[in-house]
Amino acid sequence: MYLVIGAQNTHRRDIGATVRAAVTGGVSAVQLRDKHASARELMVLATELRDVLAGTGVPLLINDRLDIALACGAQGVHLGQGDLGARHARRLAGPGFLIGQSVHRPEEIADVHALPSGTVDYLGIGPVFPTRTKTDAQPALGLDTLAALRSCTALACVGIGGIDTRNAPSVWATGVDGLAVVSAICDAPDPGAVATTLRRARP
Ligand code: TZP
Ligand code: MG
Repeated sequence: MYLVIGAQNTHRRDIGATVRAAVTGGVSAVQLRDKHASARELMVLATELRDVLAGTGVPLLINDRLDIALACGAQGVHLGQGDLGARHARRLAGPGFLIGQSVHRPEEIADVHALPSGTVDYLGIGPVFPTRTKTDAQPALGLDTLAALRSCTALACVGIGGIDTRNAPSVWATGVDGLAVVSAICDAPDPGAVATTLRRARP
């Protein structure tokens, strides 16, 4: 279970408290994704989340920004198609650092396969369903396309976009290795309980 979170997603609840509750409920990876924060603001948030997650074994990844990820001691970075290429990120970060790559099409998965093995650790695939969280999201892929993309690769795959407790079983059924969510957990009165429900929906 992968929580993606930024300051704009928490509805004035403390971001650290939301992450702590989600981890207690079974979230096993956290991505800081804040499209509005300046580099300095991101660094403050990243440092806070790094401290919240210290000792939990749950890795912190930073969306888009390898520089912030390295500077704050995060465990990884998540790269979109317009971000720094994964090959450069791996060269800068070295081995043992987690690199995620967003993909939406078989050609983008082929691009990842063309890289030296171990360059990318996992693929993020989405939006699976329509989402209001990412304003520039591509059209929803749907479950069949998610399953088809998943079957193109042996890399770990995480579905994202519009996933909630109702549709989570159908997303797990595509064979993905993880579910990534923003609003299902961030909007919930009890983020930990939702994390547990999403995780237990795995067949
Ligand atoms: N990438 C594709 S959809 C999405 C991202 C970052 C947002 C997912 O948010 P939600 O609230 O879980 O639909
Ligand atoms: Mg990006």
